[in-house]
Amino acid sequence: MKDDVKDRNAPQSPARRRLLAGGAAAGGLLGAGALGLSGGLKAARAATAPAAADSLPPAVPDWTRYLGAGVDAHPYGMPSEHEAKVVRRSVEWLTATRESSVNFTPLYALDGFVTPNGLCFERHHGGLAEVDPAEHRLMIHGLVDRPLLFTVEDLKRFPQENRFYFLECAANSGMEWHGAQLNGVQYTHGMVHCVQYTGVSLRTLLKEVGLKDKAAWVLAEGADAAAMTRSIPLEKALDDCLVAYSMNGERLRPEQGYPIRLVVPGWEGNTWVKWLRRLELGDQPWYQREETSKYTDLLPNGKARMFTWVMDAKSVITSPAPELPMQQEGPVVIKGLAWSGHGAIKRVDVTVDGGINWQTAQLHGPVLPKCLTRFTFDWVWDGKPALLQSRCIDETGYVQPTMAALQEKRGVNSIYHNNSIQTWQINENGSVENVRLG
Ligand SMILES: Nc1nc2c(c(=O)[nH]1)N[C@H]1C(S)=C(S)[C@@H](COP(=O)(O)O)O[C@H]1N2
Ligand SMILES: [Mo]
Repeated sequence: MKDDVKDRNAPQSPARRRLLAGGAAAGGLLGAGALGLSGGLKAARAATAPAAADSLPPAVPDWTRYLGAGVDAHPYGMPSEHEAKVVRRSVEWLTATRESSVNFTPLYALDGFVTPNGLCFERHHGGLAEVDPAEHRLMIHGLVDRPLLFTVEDLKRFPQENRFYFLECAANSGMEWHGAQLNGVQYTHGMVHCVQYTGVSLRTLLKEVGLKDKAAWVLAEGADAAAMTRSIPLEKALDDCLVAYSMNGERLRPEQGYPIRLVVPGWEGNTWVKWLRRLELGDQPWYQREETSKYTDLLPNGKARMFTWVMDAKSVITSPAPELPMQQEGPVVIKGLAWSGHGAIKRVDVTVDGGINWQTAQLHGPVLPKCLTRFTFDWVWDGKPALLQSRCIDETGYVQPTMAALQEKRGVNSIYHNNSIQTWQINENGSVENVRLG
């Protein structure tokens, strides 16, 4: 049979191909055997689906028999049509309008820690602004020595920074405060993305305009219909913020703020103003103008948490997940993501028994500060029900809390900043469910 596989040019009668496919079904397949997996499932599929079997070894599939499309068939390449389900998705009942709404990154389908540009979740308060870069300026004014207007081309002439950061909306996992709500990791955790930004350091631009002594706050304003504004303390602006014009090597996508957006590493997404058109230096914040709520968290004692800018350490298992039920017993790679607005992820632990036993997962570098970190844990599923969780620790020593611990501090009136441990229940039939454990 091996020789038949090699001899691609040998003419095959349909009868001979059927015979070989049958042989494969009976004998198990090379690839599955090499992995130490039972070949039973794949072989059964080959036997019951003759159309697919026509393409399986030792047959020569159609796509090998004919020339493919030439170059330029797809001037801007797209994923395979077989991956068409992997898209951003929204939950229609979640928001009253489509313009002030959100969709979610399909975390279950991704590998590594970089989010492809076309799959980065979108959060708009006034719809997607379609900005013509030739007609766009960044104005920096207020308590500065030289108010200036910058074109996008001007910005590209400043020394360039290239850095990976995650962006998480403060409302990510917000539906889960009261109990398990949304059945999919795309919906429970998909308001996060992570790309490499290219741009100019905000510090460099502020040096260019010169800061007056009293300058203590920066108001950032977007050019969208929401004219989204956020006040950022000068200390953060001078630390690691960027005015970015590229993501993952190409210009920002319109959804992500083309032609320029503010990058505020580790801080909640609403401070990352898109379609950035104005930075005003002042001696105090402009909260009265920030109409789209102040992103506060109402505590049990009636007081509210404010200035909760930094996103605390959080992790989630992205596979298995409700979207990716278990296929068969035996080896399975548990995959997930961890991140912290306070720095780098130090360790991720995984449990398969609801937190009785924890084991250390493998981190896949580079492990960068304020960036998603991919982890995996190699597991052998015995076909019995299981409770999967991940728990991360960041470089400050902070440990991701359980929901019970978080509620003790914050109560149940919060929408924002839910960084608690997520549980996936694996049922005997292989389905995976969002459940609340304590
Ligand atoms: N101009 C402008 N900037 C904005 C917003 C907006 O509606 N308008 N939404 C903010 C919020 S709440 C989040 S979570 C992030 C989302 O960024 P993304 O759409 O690139 O995922 O953008 C922020 N910047
Ligand atoms: Mo957000």
